Amino acid sequence: MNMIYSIRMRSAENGPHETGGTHISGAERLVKKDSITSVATTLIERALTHPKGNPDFINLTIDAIPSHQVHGIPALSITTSMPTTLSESHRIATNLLSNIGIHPSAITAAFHQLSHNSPSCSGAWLIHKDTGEIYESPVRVTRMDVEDEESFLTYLEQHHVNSPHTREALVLASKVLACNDIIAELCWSDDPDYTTGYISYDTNYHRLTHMKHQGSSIGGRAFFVTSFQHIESIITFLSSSPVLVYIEENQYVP
Ligand code: WAQ
Ligand code: MG
Repeated sequence: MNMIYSIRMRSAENGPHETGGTHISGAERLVKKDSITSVATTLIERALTHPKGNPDFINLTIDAIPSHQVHGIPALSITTSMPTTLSESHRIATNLLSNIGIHPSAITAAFHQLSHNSPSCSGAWLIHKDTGEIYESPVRVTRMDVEDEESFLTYLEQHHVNSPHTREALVLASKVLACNDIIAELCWSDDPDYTTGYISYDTNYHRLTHMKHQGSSIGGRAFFVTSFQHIESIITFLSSSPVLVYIEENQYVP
């Protein structure tokens, strides 16, 4: 059978995440067999040279998935706003979330949760869009990658956002919104030097330059869900359904 390989890395300092270690970095790739060794090396190097710290725990997991289980999904459209202050960024983000029908209590819950996120948290919080209720445990999204490296990079370059942060976040955000029960995401990085975050909704990936203060290592992700009724299938989709993200012809800048 034709196989594709999921490679996942997560690293932490002061012990594993499970025992309260501080999350340093994580990454997910989905590659052909002949790329496993080089991608694994790249991910380990990345863990060892991350600006957040020196991991004493690195977990690398590789597993084979039959290619026929992999689904292609289109990339979201990129927009960038460049507010100069954190409060202006949060105001724009709040408006975007509110415009698509997310209750103010859910928006407040998301900002509060991310601003106080635990340094050991390597997953996303699921928040009910009408009540602001937060599901008990965070979910890590895995098993995703770009379908074609070259066209993805061309797309990012056309939008002047060719950075590893955007590449990975756009893949993750595109997969997350492919889940029927999720209508939006709020995210900013835990990397102290990276203040740009985003809101994604419908087919949009809307970047905002000042989602947190420079130097802060608190970041996180919140996914707004329409109901907790199908929580098991939401979690299964996010954590184990393999997805490759492609660029549609009409998404390129003419
Ligand atoms: N699944 C769920 N949550 C995750 C995952 C994942 N695979 N990876 C990270 N998180 C959570 C976790 O709490 C991290 O602390 C937090 O998100 C931030 O992760 O310029 O770099 O990898 O286009 O630091 C946005 C890019 C960058 C905006 C986001 O996130 C742009 C970023 P980081
Ligand atoms: Mg990070």
